[in-house]
Amino acid sequence: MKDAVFVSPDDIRSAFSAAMSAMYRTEVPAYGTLMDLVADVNAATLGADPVLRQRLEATDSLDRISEERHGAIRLGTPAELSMMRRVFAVMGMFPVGYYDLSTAGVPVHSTAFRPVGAEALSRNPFRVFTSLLRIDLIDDEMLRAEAERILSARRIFSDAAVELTAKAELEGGLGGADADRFVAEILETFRWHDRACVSPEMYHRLHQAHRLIADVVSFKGPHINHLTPRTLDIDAVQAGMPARGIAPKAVVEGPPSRRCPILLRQTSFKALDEPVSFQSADGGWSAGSHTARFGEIEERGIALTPKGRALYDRLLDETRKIVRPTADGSNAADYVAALSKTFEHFPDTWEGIRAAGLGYFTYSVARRAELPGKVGVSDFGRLVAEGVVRFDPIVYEDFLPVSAAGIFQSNLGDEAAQDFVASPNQQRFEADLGAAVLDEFAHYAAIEKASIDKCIRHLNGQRV
Ligand code: OOG
Ligand code: NI
Repeated sequence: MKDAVFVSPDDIRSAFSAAMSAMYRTEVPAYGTLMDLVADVNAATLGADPVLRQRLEATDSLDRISEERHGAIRLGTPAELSMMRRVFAVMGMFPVGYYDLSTAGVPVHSTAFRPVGAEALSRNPFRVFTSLLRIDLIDDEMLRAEAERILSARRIFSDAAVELTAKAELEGGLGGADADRFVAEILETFRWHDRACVSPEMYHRLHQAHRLIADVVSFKGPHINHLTPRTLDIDAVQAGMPARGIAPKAVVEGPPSRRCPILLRQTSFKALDEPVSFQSADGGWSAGSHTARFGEIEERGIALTPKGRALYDRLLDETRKIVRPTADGSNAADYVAALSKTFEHFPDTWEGIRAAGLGYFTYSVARRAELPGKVGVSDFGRLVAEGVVRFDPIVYEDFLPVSAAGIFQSNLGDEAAQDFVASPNQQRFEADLGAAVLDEFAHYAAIEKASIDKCIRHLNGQRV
C-alpha cells in the first residue's frame, strides 16, 4: 500500500521560502541588511500604532510579518516554464495573471505563481514572479539562433527534482523525507553561479541586444534575482536605506501613500555589480562582472475591481504625463507630489471605495438584528449602513505591470530602457506554460461573493 501521509503543499512552500531566504542572505549580504532594516521599521511602526498591532494580531501571524512575500526568476525556454509550473504546483503555487512587459521595453512576459484561496494564503503567501524571455524580440537573427542553441543545451532542474515532481503528481503528494529532498533539489535551480556558461564575446553581444537577455542566457540556471519582504512603512524603509549603505531606486512604484492603501507599493535597492568569470574558447577563464541581483520590499493594500483598476491606471497615466520619474532620482520629489495630487480623485475611505465599487471586500455579520424579511444581496448597502454587516478589504495578492517594469528597469541599469513594439501574446505564453493562467479579478470576486453568500445564509438563519 502507498504511504498516504503527505506533507501539505503549504508546508513545502514554507520550507522552500525559508530555504531561499537563508540562501539569498548568504549570497547577497546587502539583502540581509535590508531585512534588518525592514524588521526595525516594522517593530517601530507596531510600537507606535497599537491599533494596527491588534489588527495584525487578529488577522496575520505577527511573528511572520517581515518574512518574504515574493521572489522573481527569469526563464529561457518554454520547456523550462512548463516544468517550473509542475514544480510550483507541488508547493501549492499556481499561475495567476499575465503580464506583458514588452510595452515597457523589457523583452519578457510573465505570470505569478502563488497560492490561491484565503486558507493557503494565510498559511504562507510566498509567490514567485516568473518571466519567460521573448526570444522572438531579438532582432539579430544570428544572435537569436545562438541564444536558442545555448539555452536548449542547459538543464536547470536536477534529475532528482524532476523525478520527485513526477512522483508527487503520480501519488498525489510527497512524504516527509521526499518533501525535504524536493526542497533541497529545487533550491539548486535558484542558486547563483558566478561562472558564466558563455564566452566574454558572447556575453557582450547578448548584453548589447538587451541586458536582460544576457542575464537569462549566460548562466547555468535562473538564479533568484530578488526576494521581497513585507514592510508596514515602505516610505520609512526607502528613506532609511542610504544610512545603511544601500542605494534605493529613485521612487517607490505604485500608488502614493494613502490612509486606505490600495494595490501594491514596491521599491528596491539597486542591483549589485558582481564578479563573474567567463570561459573562453581555449578553455581559460577571464574575469568580468554582471549586474542582476537586488533586494525589494512591498506594502500591500486592497484588491481593486476592474473599475477601480481602470481608475488606478488612468490616474497613474495622468501622473506620468506630468512628471516621468528619472532614474537618477533628480525629479523624485516632483513625481511624488504629482502622484499624490492626481490620486486625490481616488476615494480614500473604505466606505467610499466600497460604495463606488472600486475595491473587493469580505463581508461578515457584525451583530444580531431584527430583520423584517428574507435578506438578499440588494439589502447589503442598508445592512452595512446600519452596522449589521461589517466589511474588510481583501488584500491584493498580485503584481502591477508598470511597477514591475520600473523594478526591472532600475535593476537592469538605468540606461537600459529600450523600445519594443508592444506585443502581448497570452495565448503563446499559455501554450508554453502548458496551462491557462488564472484570472485575478475572478478570484477576488469569488472570495467576495462567498463571504456575501455566507452572510446571507447566516442572517436568514438567525431570523427564524
Ligand atoms: C521581476 C520584476 C518584477 C515585481 O515585484 O514587480 C517584480 C524581475 O526583475 O525579474 O518582481
Ligand atoms: Ni519583485
